[in-house]
Amino acid sequence: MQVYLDLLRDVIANGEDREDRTGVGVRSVFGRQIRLDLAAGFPLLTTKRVHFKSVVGELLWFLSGSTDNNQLKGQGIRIWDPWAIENGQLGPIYGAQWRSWVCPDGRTIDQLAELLEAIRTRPHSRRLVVSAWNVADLPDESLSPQDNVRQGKMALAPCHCLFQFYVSGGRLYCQLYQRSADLFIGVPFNIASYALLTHLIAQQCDLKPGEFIHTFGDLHLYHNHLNDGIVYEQLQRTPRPLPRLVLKRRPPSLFDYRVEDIALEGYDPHPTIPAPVAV
Ligand code: THF
Repeated sequence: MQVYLDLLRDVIANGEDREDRTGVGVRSVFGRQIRLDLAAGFPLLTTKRVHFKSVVGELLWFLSGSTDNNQLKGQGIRIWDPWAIENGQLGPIYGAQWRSWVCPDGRTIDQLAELLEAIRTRPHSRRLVVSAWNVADLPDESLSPQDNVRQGKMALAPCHCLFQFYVSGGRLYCQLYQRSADLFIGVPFNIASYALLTHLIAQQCDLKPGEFIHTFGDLHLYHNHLNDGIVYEQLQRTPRPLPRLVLKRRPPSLFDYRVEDIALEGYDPHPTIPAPVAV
């Protein structure tokens, strides 16, 4: 995960300081890419502890098609709290777009079910793509997340908005396009989440995990994370060996995984670094 520390240095050295939607302010660069070989270990950051249980809970929640924050809160996961309305709804975010994209005629499309079918039957297809970027459901940038949800829109425009798979030599490759990336808080979560998704889909399709390629649009460090000194603290830490992911069971489908099926071995990170999230 040296590549992660290199990204931190890149944004610090080359970023432009500017205002953003949240009002916190960021240092930002545009257009970067990292490649992580999933055979080299599970890419969970070791230079600070990342709460893997939240990563697993959030991904299984997306896969279930839910956009109800109460289901996450019930598992003690509070990462979506700032964007939800009183009853827990978040509007048609990831779970809705992945599992039930609504067509003009009212039909819904399960992009993930279709993806698995395509990987199994047409592994060389160039359309192994899932998109959360449903233009009709995007929020109005001048309204609060909550006001957008009340109007039937997404609480937040998808940050990790499109991903594509590729099959070669019995391995499953995944590339994500992330239009907006909070490098200190979000990116370690996002890397772990898509690496896990690639492992799960590979297991379901009798493939080995290949590489995860992470492509960034606006890649930024929030000014409060820079001013707190926590970014520099992390840069002083030496990366440790990566953990290994263990899938304890092969459920009948991608939609039947449970938290207990997914475990990490050998995760020995530096201590956690608490940081506020910009809303
Ligand atoms: N908005 C911003 N500003 N940053 C993000 O990373 C982000 N997301 C999702 C949507 N909007 C975002 C929300 N995901 C945490 C982690 C992921 C989040 C939001 C918050 C967080 O606070 N992480 C803490 C610990 C959390 C825990 O204990 O579970 C951390 O220190 O990493 C990214 O897609």
